[in-house]
Amino acid sequence: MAPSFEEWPMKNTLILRTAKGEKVERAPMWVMRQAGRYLPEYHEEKGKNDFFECCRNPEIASNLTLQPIDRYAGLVDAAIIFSDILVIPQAMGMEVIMVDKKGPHFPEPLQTPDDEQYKEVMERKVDVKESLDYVYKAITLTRQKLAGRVPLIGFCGAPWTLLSYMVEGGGSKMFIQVKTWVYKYPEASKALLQKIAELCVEYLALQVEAGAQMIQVFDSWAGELSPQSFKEFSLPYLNYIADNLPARIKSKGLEPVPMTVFAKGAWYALPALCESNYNTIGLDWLHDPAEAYQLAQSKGKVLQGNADPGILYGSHESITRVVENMVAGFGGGKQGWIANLGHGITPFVKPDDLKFYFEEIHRLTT
Ligand code: 1CP
Repeated sequence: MAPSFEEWPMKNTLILRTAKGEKVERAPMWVMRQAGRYLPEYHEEKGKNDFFECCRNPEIASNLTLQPIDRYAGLVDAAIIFSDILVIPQAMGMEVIMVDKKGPHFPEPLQTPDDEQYKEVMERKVDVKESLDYVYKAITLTRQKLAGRVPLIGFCGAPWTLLSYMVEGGGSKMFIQVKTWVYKYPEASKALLQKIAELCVEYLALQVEAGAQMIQVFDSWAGELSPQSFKEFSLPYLNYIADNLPARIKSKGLEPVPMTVFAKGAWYALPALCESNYNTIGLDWLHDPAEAYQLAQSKGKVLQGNADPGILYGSHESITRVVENMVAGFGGGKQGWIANLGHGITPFVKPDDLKFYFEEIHRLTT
């Protein structure tokens, strides 16, 4: 049985209405990685716990999700569940550890399609319901704790970005392994990309069933691909998710939710993404707001973004200038734009400087 949230009617639906293309009273806002290392309360709650232990503990994960909602009450218009994109590779049987101050590490990344490990990964029947049950529990608990304050966003990593981690073994600068895979073993790569895409559909549908009210697909490494290769190794799998998720959600007797795609670095893909079934397209800071907005409006798409997170290290005057440019470019902020950063907020940003960013968006779009 899907949990019911009728007890807690939504008090703030700004982001949901915006994602549907409606005219709104001001631009909704949130930032990627809003629950994270720049917040002192994050370090306090996380304590000495391992990162993935926090993800697996619904009490801790929901508390971390709520931290920015409490701190920026009245300013932030959505929560995003505290988790990680790498829980899918974990569900596929791969070990992933989070190394403090370094990031994710796979002790045994995939080597070649001839290895046993690839065959095992391809043949294993992955049960995302069972293995990621802790995510759904965290989502349901977070919805209860939010009690209608703001909508909750669920997410997953895009197939191309997850394949990159699974073969690189972690973050990468040159992407040697994943380039070897797609250019040397394109068919084996595509088989795995398709398998990941199918798992993403199931995983996102289960998040919606648990209480996620919007979803976002993070293709953080899209910009490592050329326009030609993006069309071959990323776009079909992003589209597979957007083409199949709504029906999967409906088959559970639920209403489809707004879907966002964020293909970082793939500025050339905006026209193609405007033709996709995603409602909202996340932009990084390589886009000029006015140019992107003109295209998106003509295609009935909503945009999300897109200030360089680095501006939060700068002066308030420069933050204001960037917000003014965004507000003007994104049509004034009352339709077709969800304010965010162009990527996740980075460590060492002062929480009050993010507050100022939010306040400026609020001031300039109201
Ligand atoms: O507040 C939120 O946004 C929710 C939580 C969230 C999300 C949406 C986390 C928590 N991770 C993610 C997604 C995620 N994870 C992405 C896509 C978004 C993006 O591009 O930023 C990626 C690429 C990852 C992988 C990952 N996990 C990295 C990147 C490493 C690299 O390769 O450069 C890192 C550092 C993590 C750890 C992580 N995930 C989340 C947090 C708060 C942290 C930091 C953990 C810590 O040090 O305490």
